Amino acid sequence: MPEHFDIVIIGAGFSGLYAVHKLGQKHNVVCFEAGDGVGGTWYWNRYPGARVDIKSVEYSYGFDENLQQEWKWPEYFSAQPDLERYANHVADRFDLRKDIRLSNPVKSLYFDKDTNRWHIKTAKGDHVICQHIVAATGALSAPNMPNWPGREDFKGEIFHTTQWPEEQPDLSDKRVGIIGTGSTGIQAAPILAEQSKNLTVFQRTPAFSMPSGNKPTDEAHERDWKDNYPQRRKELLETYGVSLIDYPTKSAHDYTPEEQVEVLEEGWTSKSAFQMMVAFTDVMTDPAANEVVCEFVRNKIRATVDNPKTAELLCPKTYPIGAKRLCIDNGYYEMYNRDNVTLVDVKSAPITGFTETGLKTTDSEYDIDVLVMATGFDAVTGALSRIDITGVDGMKLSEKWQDGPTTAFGFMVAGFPNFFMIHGPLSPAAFAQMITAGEWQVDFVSGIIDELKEDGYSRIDTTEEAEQNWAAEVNGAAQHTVHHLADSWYNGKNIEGKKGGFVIYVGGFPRYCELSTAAVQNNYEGFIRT
Ligand code: N01
Repeated sequence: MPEHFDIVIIGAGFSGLYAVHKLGQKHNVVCFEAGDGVGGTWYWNRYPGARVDIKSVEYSYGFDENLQQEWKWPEYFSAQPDLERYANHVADRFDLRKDIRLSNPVKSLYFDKDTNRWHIKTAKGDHVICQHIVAATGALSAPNMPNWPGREDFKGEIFHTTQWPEEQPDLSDKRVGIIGTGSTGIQAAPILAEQSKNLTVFQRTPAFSMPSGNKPTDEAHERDWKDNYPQRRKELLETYGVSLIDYPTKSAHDYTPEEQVEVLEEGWTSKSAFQMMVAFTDVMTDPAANEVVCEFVRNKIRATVDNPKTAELLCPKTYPIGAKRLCIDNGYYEMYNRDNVTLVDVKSAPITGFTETGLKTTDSEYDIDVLVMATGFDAVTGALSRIDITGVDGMKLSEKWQDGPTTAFGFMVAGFPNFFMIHGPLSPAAFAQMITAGEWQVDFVSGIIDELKEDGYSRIDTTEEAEQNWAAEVNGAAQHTVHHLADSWYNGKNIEGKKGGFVIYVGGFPRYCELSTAAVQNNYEGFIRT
């Protein structure tokens, strides 16, 4: 017999946990989670060096003043174990576990339009009927595993960074290879280099990375935040990326070349991955201003890496800085001065497959005992497209989105009533600090669900016209930026054959809140309540 709930929440990551807390206060909720623990991103990503690149005082919950006063972050930028510990603490402290079913991924969702109810089936065979779905499935949760031939012949071990063993493997006598030089690869590589016999880094596209400047939390930093938390949380939501970095007032062209370098030197040690993108007002909109920042970072790489050929290979030259996600590192470029590290360019000679003893490229073979796949994610739409979702009149979400996702304000899809996404496609997602932005979105959806009931309705849907209007806003915001000049998970071009354009709203979180709130307040403009 199916069980009945008001709301099913998918995913017990940071947004899902907060959704369980918030919605569970008024409704009968259940949360299904694929992992055997809570924390989402910070449960799965336990590779060596996994660490957040936003200050933890910001990248944490603000919904409970006692929690933020009592919790102590040991470092400025928390490592994965501390973030996972925090997620577990929150689950216990707010008694959330009773509503969470672990190791139980959702397999299918089906909307019955006669009863206005969703039917959910899970891997463990649960069948639940509910009125609303809140999908907190994560923008970066579906791993990308390139499908090279010969994998079954390879005698070594392969770990995707999201599937790293809980007990760290002993790599001391191992030849380790790592594929991928995005945020993950750049964090993992320096530690793997220290732990292994030797490390081969397979690089397709070099990334721009800046030093994290991580350090133990000092009393003054903690006190400053704890004394001002309510005000700071409010200020966070008023900034473009929900992060209190220094936003510029001047264009790159307002400075002499010497002054530009001074400004950039300050940004380089600012301890925020985003600071270089906002060093000047026009970094993300004017290619000439952007190039000033690119060359500054390239010169940092050249000054750090001893071997000039390696340094040049590490210098990104084919896309603007910030067009792909900026990385933050702890000794990444310095690592290339070690004797046991080799950089291999797989852009000019791509990987073609596995051998029994390692990998082959179009011009060579490499012996490897342990291969680390830091190859990223089928981002933003990947997690939902791996669930069989059927809306009204048998419409499949995967079919509707086959040429790219369509949403209204990133949180609803026409034809899928009472289905709400947190950090969904075409929302600011990773362009905003995701814990605080996620809390805002959960509160927003919670308000919509409450009003639906108060106003005597049982179903809310959006329209294709609202989706088109939102697409115009999303594309309008993106077209003024340099983002389209790079292939990345922002536009799905990191996955072979994936269609669709830019899947993130880059108009800034305040504008996102303003527009979505205005639609709701304007008698649910773009939505149909019945
Ligand atoms: O994934 P990525 P990620 N052959 O897609 C390469 C967040 N994050 O896991 O650039 C060879 O950035 C691919 O090459 P290319 C953050 O938002 C945050 O590193 O596509 N190479 C690229 O180098 C981040 O942006 C933190 O040419 C292949 C790499 O694999 C997001 O997660 C830490 C390949 C993938 O890079 C994703 O980061 C970690 C192939 N067939 C992650 N396929 C922090 O908070 C892929 N690659 C610090």
